Amino acid sequence: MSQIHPQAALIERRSTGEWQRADAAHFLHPFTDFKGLAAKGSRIIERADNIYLWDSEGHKILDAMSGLWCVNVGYGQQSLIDAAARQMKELPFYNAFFQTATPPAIELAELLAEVTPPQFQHVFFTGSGSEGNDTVLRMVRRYWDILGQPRRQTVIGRINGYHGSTMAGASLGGMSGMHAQGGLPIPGIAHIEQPHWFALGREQSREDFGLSAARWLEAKLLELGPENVAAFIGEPVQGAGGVIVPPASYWPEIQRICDQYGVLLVSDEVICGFGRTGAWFGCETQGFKPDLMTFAKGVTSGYIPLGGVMVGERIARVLIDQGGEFEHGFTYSGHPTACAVAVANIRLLRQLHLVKHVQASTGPYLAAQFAKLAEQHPLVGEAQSCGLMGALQLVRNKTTLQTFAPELGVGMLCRAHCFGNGLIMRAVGDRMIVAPPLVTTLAQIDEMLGLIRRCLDLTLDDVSRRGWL
Ligand code: PXG
Repeated sequence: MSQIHPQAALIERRSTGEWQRADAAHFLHPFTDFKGLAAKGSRIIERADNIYLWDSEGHKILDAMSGLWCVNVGYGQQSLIDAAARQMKELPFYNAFFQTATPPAIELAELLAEVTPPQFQHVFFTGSGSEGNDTVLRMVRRYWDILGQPRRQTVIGRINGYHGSTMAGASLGGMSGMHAQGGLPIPGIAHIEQPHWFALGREQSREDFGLSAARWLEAKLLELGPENVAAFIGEPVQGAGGVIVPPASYWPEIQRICDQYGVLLVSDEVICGFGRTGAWFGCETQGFKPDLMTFAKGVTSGYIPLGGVMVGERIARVLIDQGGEFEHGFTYSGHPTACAVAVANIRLLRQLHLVKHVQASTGPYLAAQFAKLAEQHPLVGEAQSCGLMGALQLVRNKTTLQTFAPELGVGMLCRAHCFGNGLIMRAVGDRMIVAPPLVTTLAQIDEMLGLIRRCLDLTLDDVSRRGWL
């Protein structure tokens, strides 16, 4: 690239304290206790390369969460940077509303049809995963309307599922904390329990539990009347809910039930998409064939916001051939700069064979190392992973799998040790989560595991010192 234009250097250098004061004075952070954070001060992240971040104090941190489950190709990839700069110069923005289109949006649509499963030939672009799921809700209702079945309105999601933070996204999701604020869920949304063997099914074998969990959908369908149900939505592997990898029996049975009752099947691939699970899409790893797929995050590796919905031919043909105008869209649907970055990102995923790398090398290696931790470490009661997303369940008693009382906040204690030791891991209750960039090497997985072991040991010291064991 040519040199950075002098006027581009708009972000000044300030000390950590100065950043923290300005942050506390003006910036309301997402999912944050504003007062608590203002008192403590944010950690200021200033730069990144590959799988590492540096904060304003110069600390190097291994980012085992890929930003927020999104920086699949790692930081600092020049081809994505160049794609954005080139496109911004050529045409930073134009809309797709009034019978116009831009080359990057068309090229991305074509490329997505190539890398997604064969039933997907069309895409609807949004600016985020939440907007994608709002689009899903409107689209499935519209589909049934056009087909003369307007009573098929209800969409079934899962408790502890995460589908975003807009009214529809938060309603489709099953996060009780979110539902408690703002009168959610909106009407026409129902939930079933999640396929979480460790929490809900330990008296059954995993495979039997997978079938039982899927049949909760059948029971809910019969309770609501299938003629009133538009669709079922789920993440192939729940991410924000704590990397809950369902038993292998789960999704094929969900598929059978959706097929039997004619209900549309929606795969929320916002986290699982673009290689995370060791296939291009999580539905391929988990063995089902969705009618719609929501995506965001990994489509651009998070370098720039972009989301969308892949629309299967069953739905696309109805919308296109019989639907007339679909009265829905966003200013940034098909944003050319975002689409240009996505095209560069998908090309890079292909060029570096990252999906194969996760499937054949780093995914199995992470699973094996996690299994060792589950065997050896006194705090780890269960380890689960799928591709490069994984969870370690912390327990009080390894033999009985008794958990800690949630109010002790053992997961947060562990997370604090991660923060202090140059590792970013996420805590969901007492499940410690990793989802490192797909460029992570085997040696870097060893490095990450070394840090994880150290943080688990420090947490173990804490809980034994406090008499919580
Ligand atoms: N679906 C899924 C499966 C997601 O994980 C969304 C939809 C919403 O995407 P947007 O782009 O609107 O944020 C997500 C987002 C966490 C965490 O703490 C996870 C997400 C977002 C914020 C925090 O794990 N996932």
